[in-house]
Amino acid sequence: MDFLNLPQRHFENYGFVVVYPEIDQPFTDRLKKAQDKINYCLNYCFPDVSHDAKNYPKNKEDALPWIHAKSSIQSHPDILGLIDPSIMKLLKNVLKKDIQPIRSSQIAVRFPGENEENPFASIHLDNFTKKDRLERPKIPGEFDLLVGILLEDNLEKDHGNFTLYPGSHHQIRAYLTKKLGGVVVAQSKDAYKYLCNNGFEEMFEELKFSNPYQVCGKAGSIILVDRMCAHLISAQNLSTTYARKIVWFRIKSVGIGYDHLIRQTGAGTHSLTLDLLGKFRLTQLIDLEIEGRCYLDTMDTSVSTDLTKMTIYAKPNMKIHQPNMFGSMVQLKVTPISNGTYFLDSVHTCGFLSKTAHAKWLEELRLLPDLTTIVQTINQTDYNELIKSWFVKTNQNTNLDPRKTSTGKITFHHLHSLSKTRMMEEWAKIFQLEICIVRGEPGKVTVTGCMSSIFEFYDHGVWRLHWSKLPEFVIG
Ligand SMILES: O=C(O)CCC(=O)C(=O)O
Ligand SMILES: [Fe+2]
Repeated sequence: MDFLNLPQRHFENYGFVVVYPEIDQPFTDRLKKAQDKINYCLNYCFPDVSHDAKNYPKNKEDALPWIHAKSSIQSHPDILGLIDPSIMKLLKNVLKKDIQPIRSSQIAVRFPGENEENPFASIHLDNFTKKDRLERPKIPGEFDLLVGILLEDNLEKDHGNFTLYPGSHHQIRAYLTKKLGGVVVAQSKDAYKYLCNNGFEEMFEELKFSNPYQVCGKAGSIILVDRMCAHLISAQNLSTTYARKIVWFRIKSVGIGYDHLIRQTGAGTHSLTLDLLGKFRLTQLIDLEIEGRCYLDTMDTSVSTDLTKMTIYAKPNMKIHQPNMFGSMVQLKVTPISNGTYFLDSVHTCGFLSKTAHAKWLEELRLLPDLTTIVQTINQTDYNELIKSWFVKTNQNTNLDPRKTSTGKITFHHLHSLSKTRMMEEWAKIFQLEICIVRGEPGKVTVTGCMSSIFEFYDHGVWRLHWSKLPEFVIG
C-alpha cells in the first residue's frame, strides 16, 4: 500500500482525514482476521446477530457481555495486526516522529438504534470526559493521534458514523492559548492541567461548534483524527440491521510530551476568526475538499496578517488547455461575512494571465451563486474556450493598411519561460504570422505578416499574459 498522496493539508486544516487505501491482499487478509475475531466475539455475546438483527443489544445493560468480551481481544495480535508496516509509515509521516509500539486498541461497535436520543450530547475530547476525570483511578495516558480503521463499509450517514467537528482543533487550541495567558505565556503542560481539572464543558459552551461531519468510508478506510478535534461517540444509527465497527488506536510518539495540546501557530491565536472560517467553509466546501477539488488555507496566517480573509486553492482543469495559462492552482481570496455569504475579493493564478484578464475573470466568477459553484467551475472549465471568450477585436488604427505586410517587435523586460514562448508560437500560427523569439533579459519577439494580425497578436497574445507592465511594441 502506498499512502504518499495523503492530503496532509486536509488533516491540518480540518483536524482529520480519511485515507482510502488501495486494499491489497495482505491488508485484506489482516482485515479478515480482525473481522473474524470481532464477529466471533459478537456472535458469542449475541447469538446469531448476523442472521437475526433483533438479537442486537437494546440498551447498555444488554451490551455488558460485549463490553467484557471485547476487552479480552483488544490487544490480540489479530486486531493489532491491522496496523501493518505501511500504515505505521503513514502515521510516522503524519506525526513526523517515531511511534511507540502499539499495545492495545479500542473496538467500537455502534449497534442498531444506538445513540438515537441525542448524539450531540456525547461531544468530547478523549481522556477529558467526566468519566475519565472523576471515575477512573487516573486519567488515561496522553496520545498524539487517534487512528481508526473501519472494519466494514460505512457508506451511509446516520449509520453510527464516527462524527467530528472539523476545524474544532484550531478553535480549541486557540481557546486554551488565550485562557492560559496568550501566545507568549501559554504552555501545553498547563493546557493538560487545565483540561484535567476542568474538562471541556466550559470551553465547549463558549466555542459553539457547528456542522458536525459524519465520516463515511469503506472497509479498510483509515480515519486519522487530530487529538484536539472535538467529536461525538457516534452519529445515531437509524439502521435496524447494521452495526458499525471501527477499531481505534491511540498513537503515541516516542518521547511524547504535551506539545500537541496547544501548538502555537499564528492561526491558533485568533479563535473568533477561525470560528467564523470554520463554520463558513463547512457550509460551502467540505465535500469538494474531501474529493480533492480544492483546499482551504487558513493556516498561513503567518504570511497574511489579514485574518478576516481565507484562501481557497481550486484545481483548474489541466487536461483541456495547452499551454497552461492557469498554473496548477487557482487562488481565491474570500471574505466570509456570515454562514454562507461571502465576498470574492480576488482570483489569481500562477499561470500567465495578465491583470486585465484576471479582472475579467473575477467579474465572471462573482456572478456565480456560491463558492461551491465557483470551485466546480474552476475544476471544469475548458480554458481554451474561456480565453477565447475574452478575445475582443482590437481598436485597429484605421490609418494603417491591414493588408500590408509589416513587422512587429515586442521587447519584454525578460522572457525565459519555454511554455510562454511556445504559447506565442501557437498564437502566431493562428494569426498566420511568422515569429522569431529570442529569450533572455530582455526577451525579443518579432512577428511578421498582416498588420491587423500583428495588432491582434499583440492584443490577444500579449496583454493576456502575466506581465504587469505591457512590453514595448514597435511596428514598422
Ligand atoms: O465509537 C466510536 O467510533 C468512537 C467513540 C469515541 O469517540 C471514544 O471512544 O472516544
Ligand atoms: Fe473519543
